[in-house]
Amino acid sequence: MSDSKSIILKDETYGAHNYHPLPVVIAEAEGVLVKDPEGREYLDFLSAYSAVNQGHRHPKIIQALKDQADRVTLTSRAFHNDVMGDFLQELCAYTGFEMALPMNTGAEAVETAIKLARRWGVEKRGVENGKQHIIVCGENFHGRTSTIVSFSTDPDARVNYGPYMPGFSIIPYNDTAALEAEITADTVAFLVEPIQGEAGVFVPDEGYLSEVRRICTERNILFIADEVQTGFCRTGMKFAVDHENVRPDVMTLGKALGGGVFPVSAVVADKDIMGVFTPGSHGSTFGGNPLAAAVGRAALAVLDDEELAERSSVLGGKLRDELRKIECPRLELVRGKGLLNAVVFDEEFEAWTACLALRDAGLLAKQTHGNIIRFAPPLVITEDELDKAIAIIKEVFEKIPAK
Ligand code: IF1
Repeated sequence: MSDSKSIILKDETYGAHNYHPLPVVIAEAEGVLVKDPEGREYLDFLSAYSAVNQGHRHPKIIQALKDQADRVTLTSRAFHNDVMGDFLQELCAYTGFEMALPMNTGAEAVETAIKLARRWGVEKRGVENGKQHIIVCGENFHGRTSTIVSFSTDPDARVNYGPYMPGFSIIPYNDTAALEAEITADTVAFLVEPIQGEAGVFVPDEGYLSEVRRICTERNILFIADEVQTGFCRTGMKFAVDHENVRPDVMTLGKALGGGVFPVSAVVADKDIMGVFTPGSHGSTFGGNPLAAAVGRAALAVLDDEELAERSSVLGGKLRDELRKIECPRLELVRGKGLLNAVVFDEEFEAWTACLALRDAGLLAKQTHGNIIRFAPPLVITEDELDKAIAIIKEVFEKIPAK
């Protein structure tokens, strides 16, 4: 087995430099704990950007993967398989929607939702094809395909990737007056994260989602909630929209739907909307494959069996309370919902250095934008592990000198 240094060198030599990872190598993982090749242990406070809500290598999910691997793994959708139907039935029951379209990555789910809204606009609302208009928010993150980065406001994510996909306009997040003003006769949907993850865990005002729901109903445009990162108990309820008891028209799902072991994503909606997809109108080689379906079923079961929404809510509240007690002159704000949290330092602060210090103290986290660090551990974290993490963060942050 190689050592961390040689592994990092190999990654840098042969891998495209589309990431700048923290200099740490993970060789083993279980639950909240990860281990590097030298045997050093760390608490994982990123959870692969909320794709590991059930903890690393959850035994039930791994067993489902192994059992299915011994039966059949890939059939394509040219034929039926004996797992997808059960998975989609359980996903519909879990989300409260009538139908689901299985894909693989979050970006594919978002692309599916965009195509769904565009086609619905023409066939159900009479919008002229080519005029369909979708509204999104500034500071959004919905994936990295050419269409999705066309409406990104992050220069790094979109520079020199033109020509950009038309048909989108950008309004400020958390501003329903801007939404109302932006809607035209050709608007078919509003695509929004119920909590903006990459923007630094930006939680909108209480009532924002309810007002979005009212406006979209009144103007007959699809309310698409992107729950790829906030879904599956991450924010203390099944979905972030549940905090306001709001039901979108479409939800995009991913990350933790794959239980941290396999790419599984989906779009859910009711029949009158999902019905615009007809045979041959959309698809994917791996979408709905038996391995993904078996893992997806186990991933959903663990959420309920282990009451992860409740854990996320209670432990997330404790984490924020404790973070707010830390004496650190550069730390300005602690925000989040459930176990999706972020600490915001002053603008000039280099969060990267703090992440290096956290790593050396045994906790892995990553900054989003220069001065914000996201803290999002697996939802299976125990109170003891949380207390240990809080002690590490306190010890590191209290050493940060004033400006
Ligand atoms: C990276 C963060 C970024 C997402 C929402 C769709 C997708 C994502 C709300 C696409 C993916 C990941 C992508 C990953 C880092 C992470 C991320 F917000 F979670 F922190 F980038 F902004 N909708 N988010 O958050 O899902 O295609 O990746 O499965 O690209 O670096 P995907």
